[in-house]
Amino acid sequence: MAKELEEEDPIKLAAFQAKIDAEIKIEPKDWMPEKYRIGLIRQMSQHAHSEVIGMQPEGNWVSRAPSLRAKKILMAKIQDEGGHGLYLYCATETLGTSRDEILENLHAGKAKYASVFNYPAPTWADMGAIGWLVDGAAIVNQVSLQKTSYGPYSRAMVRICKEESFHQRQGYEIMANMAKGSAAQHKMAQDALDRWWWPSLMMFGPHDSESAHTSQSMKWKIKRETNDSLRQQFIDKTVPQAELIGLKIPDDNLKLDSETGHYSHTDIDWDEFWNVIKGYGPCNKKRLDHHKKAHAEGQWVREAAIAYAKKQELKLKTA
Ligand code: BYC
Repeated sequence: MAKELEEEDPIKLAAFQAKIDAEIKIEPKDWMPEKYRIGLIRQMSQHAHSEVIGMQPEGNWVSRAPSLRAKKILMAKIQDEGGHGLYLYCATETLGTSRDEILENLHAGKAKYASVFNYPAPTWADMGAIGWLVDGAAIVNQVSLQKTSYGPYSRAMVRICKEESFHQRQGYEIMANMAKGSAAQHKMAQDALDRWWWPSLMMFGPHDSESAHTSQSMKWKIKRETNDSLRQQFIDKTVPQAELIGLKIPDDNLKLDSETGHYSHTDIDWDEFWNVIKGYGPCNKKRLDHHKKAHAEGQWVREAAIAYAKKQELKLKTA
């Protein structure tokens, strides 16, 4: 259990908060409250799991991409997601946890991953919608996380953001091409937008008033913006993108307020959100089972890598 904040040394706690307020990054060996460490492990490991589980819906389409160009781009994108997972797992390990423990928590259902990856991707247009909307939503969130207070997380985010903008464009290109293609292709693109719009908005998490972690995470600058504020930024930038390619966002209540510059919209179906994060979404079981299977099948690779590293170490010692 994480130490209660009242149990932490008040002098150390005040110095820690002063560092945060002065925008000084917290580094692995610096003193930090136990709740900060545990909170970061939770968010960062969940972020890493999202990257890795998020490879599954797209991986399903590599063998059926409509051209060699599309296949190469999709493969590069999926490879990037795997890399993002690795940067984030490494950054999480700097907080004194191990890769094994992080993965055990995922497999035991103790650690979450982004709810959006529990939806199916039945058509090629879904590859467009994932890149455009899911990566688009992820960028809005991750740009703000570049300024998170924990050094290794912040630096991982800077690197990840550079790659995410290519991902978003890859998806938007697919959607734009399908939207201006045949009537059947246009319909397929619209159908994918209809299915991915709401899950993408859910990616930002519950309303601020319902968010368990936002208040403390904002104080410690783990999070730099709230769930609702990031969601609004995403909506405001995505609605005109849909209009530009002739697609309709599936929300009849979308309305631009000329004074605030923000779109008002229908509220999310929060029952659906909580249901998915509790494990009852359309693909939760499939995604987790696949991860467990791949992990078990990779055991020999991990053992071989460790044996090779030990051999190299021995060679260096005896040289
Ligand atoms: N899905 O207090 P709250 C990508 C949970 S992948 C599932 O607001 P917080 C990509 C939350 O964990 C990029 N669970 O939480 C990859 C908490 O439960 P616990 C993914 C969610 O942490 C491949 C509870 O609800 N990006 O780009 O302050 C292909 C209460 O929530 C979700 C990140 O992971 C959700 N959507 O705020 C394509 C960003 N939302 O943990 C693309 C990093 C909430 O107490 N994470 N929950 O059991 C964050 O920024 C924050 O963790 C969140 C939630 C905004 C997601």
